[in-house]
Amino acid sequence: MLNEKVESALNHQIKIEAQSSQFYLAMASWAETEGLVGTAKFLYEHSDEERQHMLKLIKFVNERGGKALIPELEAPPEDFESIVEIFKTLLQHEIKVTNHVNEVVDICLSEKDYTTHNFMQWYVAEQLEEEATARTIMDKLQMIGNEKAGLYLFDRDLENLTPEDQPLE
Ligand code: OFO
Repeated sequence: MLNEKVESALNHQIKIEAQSSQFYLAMASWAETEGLVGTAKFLYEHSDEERQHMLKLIKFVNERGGKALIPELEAPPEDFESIVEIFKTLLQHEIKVTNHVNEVVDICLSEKDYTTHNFMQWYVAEQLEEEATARTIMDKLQMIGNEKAGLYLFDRDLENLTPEDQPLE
């Protein structure tokens, strides 16, 4: 049976993952309307992944005798300034998510819930990977600057990258 504090922390994390999925979906849709095919594909996939992260939590909470809560979500932004703004925002968002994951891990330890602690290690590893990918993408974009040809190639590279892959070379 799930302890109340752990259950509430997991339900909060369900909301964070759902919100992330929604946020990246808004980014993907914006990129698509801007003709940024590769960026849109990468972000649609990222959004799908975040939904999977949410589902994994929902199932875990219910399987352990808790009650997963399906949250109301805030509307994400409709417009973004540029690809650079998108990935800068994405990196900042992932850093926040990592902090939330760490809070859940802390609560598991203080409540001596080692099963949930073990389950959460998957999220710890995932965050590490996602932050690394976002940082590598940002480094690339900083090198390219506003150069159109570079941004075109960058967008094409992203088309062949899934959020699960190793960051771009
Ligand atoms: Fe859910 O992996 Fe990032 O946010």
